[in-house]
Amino acid sequence: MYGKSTFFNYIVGQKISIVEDKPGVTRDRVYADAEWRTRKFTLIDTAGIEPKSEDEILISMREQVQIAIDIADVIVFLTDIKQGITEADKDIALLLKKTKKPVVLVCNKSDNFGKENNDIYEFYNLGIRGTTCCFFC
Ligand SMILES: Nc1nc2c(ncn2[C@@H]2O[C@H](COP(=O)(O)OP(=O)(O)OP(=O)(O)O)[C@@H](O)[C@H]2O)c(=O)[nH]1
Ligand SMILES: [Mg+2]
Repeated sequence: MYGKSTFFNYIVGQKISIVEDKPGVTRDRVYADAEWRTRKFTLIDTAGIEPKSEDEILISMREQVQIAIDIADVIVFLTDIKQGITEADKDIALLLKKTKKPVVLVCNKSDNFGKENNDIYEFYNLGIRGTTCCFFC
């Protein structure tokens, strides 16, 4: 629950995807046409992934995400500065780099910056070139 659906709804300009303060809310892919600075594109909201989990539901969520990865031209990888880099983030960064597609790393919830002991610069260690900070609360 890094704020993927919140980001999706913000870009699309409508409350299409369900946002809740608990993990595992988005399970399928949610599509919407969007426009940003005169550019039209389709945005896909996905579940979060736990690359190493053997749990059946998490495996099927991962398969849904893989479909989105396969058809995407650009991947937006959301992380959470409140939480810091997780083991899953490191695994996902490796997985996304293997796709050879452009990846934009978003360090989300940056409204928390300075409030706690969060180190935003650690996210550069994920080795994604397009790194940006933002918040969508
Ligand atoms: N402080 C803060 N909270 C945020 C921000 N973006 C989202 N949230 C909150 O984070 C929680 C989870 O947001 P979602 O958009 O549902 O997260 P998600 O990544 O889609 O979660 P899953 O679908 O469960 O994987 C909600 O309570 C949001 O209001 C942000 O930029 N800052
Ligand atoms: Mg979601």
